Amino acid sequence: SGTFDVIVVGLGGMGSATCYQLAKRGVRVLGLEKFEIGHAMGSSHGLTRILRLAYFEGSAYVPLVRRARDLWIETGKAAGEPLFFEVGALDIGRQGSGIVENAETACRDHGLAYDLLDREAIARRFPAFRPGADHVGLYQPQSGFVASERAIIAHTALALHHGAEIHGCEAMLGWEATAGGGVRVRTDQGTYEAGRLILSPGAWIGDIVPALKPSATVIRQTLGWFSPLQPALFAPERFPVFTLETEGGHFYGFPLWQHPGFKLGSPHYGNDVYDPDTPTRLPSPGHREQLRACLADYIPAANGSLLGLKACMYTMTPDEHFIIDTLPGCEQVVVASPCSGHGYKFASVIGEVLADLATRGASPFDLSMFSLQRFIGR
Ligand code: PYC
Repeated sequence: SGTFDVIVVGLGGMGSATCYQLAKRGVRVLGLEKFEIGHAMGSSHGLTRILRLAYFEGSAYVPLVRRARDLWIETGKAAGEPLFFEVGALDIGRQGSGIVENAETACRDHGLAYDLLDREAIARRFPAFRPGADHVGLYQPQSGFVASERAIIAHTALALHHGAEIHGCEAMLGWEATAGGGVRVRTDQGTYEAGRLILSPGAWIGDIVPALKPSATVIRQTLGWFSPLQPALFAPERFPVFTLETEGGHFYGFPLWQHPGFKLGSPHYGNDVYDPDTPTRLPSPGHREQLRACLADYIPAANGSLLGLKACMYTMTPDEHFIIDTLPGCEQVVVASPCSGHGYKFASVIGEVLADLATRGASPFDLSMFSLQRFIGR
């Protein structure tokens, strides 16, 4: 039991970054995580996550992703290990689908470097790909990937270093507003009070904020690692992170890094609705074959034996944008989930945004796109 300035519930990508940003400012912060720190039950495991600047989901994300990239670099230095790897990002879309056009709009709006590649240019520059007849691409050189598992450990270590109190394996049972305008949090280990509460529980948001349950759909995704037939083609010096839109779905992948396997993600935004309380994380039925078909058709140089499969979760909102907002009627509580399957890259900056909201009541970023009002009203 104890009293803090801020309690953060859920120490995945966003929560661990928030604890660091708060502790660094001298704020008395308690971070609570129901699993172990760096667990593989949520949405951040499997070594890496893409960081794309040419944001086809909306040009408005670019200032945030730029700041996120700076913070990953800065935090990597503070942690003594790089967390961001600038390998470039290639978005391959089907002609007319809007992916490449929207990525180009983001680049133009924000003065980002980019190269447009036709089918032949994709294959020439990145010979691991065998693009389809209707494929075009956009390459953005300052993009890359974040070491997502290491980053949670690094943020937690830095938070501890700056005086945060971090409790793993401690589940929140409930919270209530106190008469003094703060919060009281009850866990399976004790009761704590704080001036503010930040909720970043990822896929469990619907349990903690029941009004969000209808708007937060948890889906299961599968990550596969395949033994590459030509490993040299997938080295980080010559192979980028990529998203690849095909008739069979929108896949994504990474260069080889800290694993002998080529990592390929199952189609973005499948429809495998999932219960996050399922005790295991077995891959989605059918994803293994979908990953294999994508390799056979578009990345044959990676189509070797299967080395591993992991499942993780996306927590989707109906418009696929994030939620970052104070809770209506309870302004001392900030909700920062879900991130609709494209949030991890922003964890570093969302940590900063949440620390700003908790300490100053405002962020320099325009958060209107992430309002709770979209789903639960004021
Ligand atoms: O945002 O690039 C992304 C991404 C790929 C898979 C999930 N999110």
